[in-house]
Amino acid sequence: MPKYKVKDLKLAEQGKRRIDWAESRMPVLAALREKFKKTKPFKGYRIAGCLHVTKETAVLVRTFVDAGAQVSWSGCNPLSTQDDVAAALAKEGVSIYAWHGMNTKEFYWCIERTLDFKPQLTLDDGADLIFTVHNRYKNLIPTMIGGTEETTTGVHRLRKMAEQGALKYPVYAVNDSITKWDFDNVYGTGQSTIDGILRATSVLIAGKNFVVAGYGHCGKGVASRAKGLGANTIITEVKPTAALEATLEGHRVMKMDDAAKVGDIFVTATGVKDVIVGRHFKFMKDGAIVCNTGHYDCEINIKDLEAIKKRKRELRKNNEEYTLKNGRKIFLLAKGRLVNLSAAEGHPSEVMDMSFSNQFNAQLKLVESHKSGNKLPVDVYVLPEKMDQEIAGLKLRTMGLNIDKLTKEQERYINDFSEGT
Ligand code: ARJ
Repeated sequence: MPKYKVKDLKLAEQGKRRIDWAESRMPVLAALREKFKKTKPFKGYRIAGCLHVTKETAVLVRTFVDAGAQVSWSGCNPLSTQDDVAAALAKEGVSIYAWHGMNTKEFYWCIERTLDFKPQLTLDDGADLIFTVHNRYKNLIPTMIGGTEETTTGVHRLRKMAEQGALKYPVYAVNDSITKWDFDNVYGTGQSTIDGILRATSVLIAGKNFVVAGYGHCGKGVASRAKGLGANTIITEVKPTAALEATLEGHRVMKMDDAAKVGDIFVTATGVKDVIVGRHFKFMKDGAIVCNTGHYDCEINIKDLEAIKKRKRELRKNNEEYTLKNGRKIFLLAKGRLVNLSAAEGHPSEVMDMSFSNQFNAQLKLVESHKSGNKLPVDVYVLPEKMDQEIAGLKLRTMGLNIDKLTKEQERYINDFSEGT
């Protein structure tokens, strides 16, 4: 049995059932698995992954294993690991290092263990693994074929690295595929963030002033779902076009300084640090609920909150009551870590089906380029749109939906610039 470190192997049976449930909702990934289990294109290739250990991720891992890969895995957030899933993967023979509630030192220890088997491919969510390779495991770079990155924040980091010449091997920005960010980031984050808030609080959303910081793909999804549940939605932004879009979508737009005074529930979805800081906490109403759904826990400045608290206690799981020196109470969910994966189970399987099919395809492209001997120049790549359309087409078919096809005449028409009035 390969090496692993998980919380409790006895949870494996429960984890297996949970993974089997996710698998039954992920038909696109199942089709890829069926297609590649005979040809085993990943035979002889080693992938290190650093991505939330959830039931959906486990289905992705099973797909890689069936396609011939050797896999070593760690979680990409100290609070998102589902311990039963980690146990099930260990039992299935995956080298996995992940448990819920680890500290930062343990987090990096786990990443390093996944590098022990000298991977040729990395798979990231947030870029901590690839960053570790670039910083402290440079010896692995010469034999590295490439990497893939799941999320907006990670892609942002990698593009900055590429701009500054610091990136040393090619990566695919899986996040930037249409079938990832127009679905996972919008509908996935929309539903799972509300799910996390409800599991941690069970409050009524209807009638609440619901503040979403950031109107990117994720913020858009959260605001639209909160509105659908009857909340009065408020958006804070720094980008004029995004703020304008939010206004025309029917949300109120204001500065965080003003939103802080009226909000009942706050969700940060910006990818930027210090979105809610000390003075905002002081402005907030008694009973305000504050949480984050961005990748890192820097959006809410918890140090500031700690500095003005009189006392705190955990009222429910993932729900801490801070009593401030001004007497008001503020409720912080999941310690400011992504509430959807810490307090709930992350995005629904149906959405991750597409995100992870892109992950699989991107890793496959890297392996194919290696086999063909055409070394990809170091850069940040996006998968071709043709692959998006294939994934979306397959998804539609598995949903029992049919769409039209352009006729020959229509194709001729859209390719003919001379035809007008
Ligand atoms: C694994 C998940 C899940 C889930 O694709 C999403 C993304 O971009 C992330 C930022 O860290 C989280 C990731 N994600 C959301 N839900 N990964 N399993 N169920």
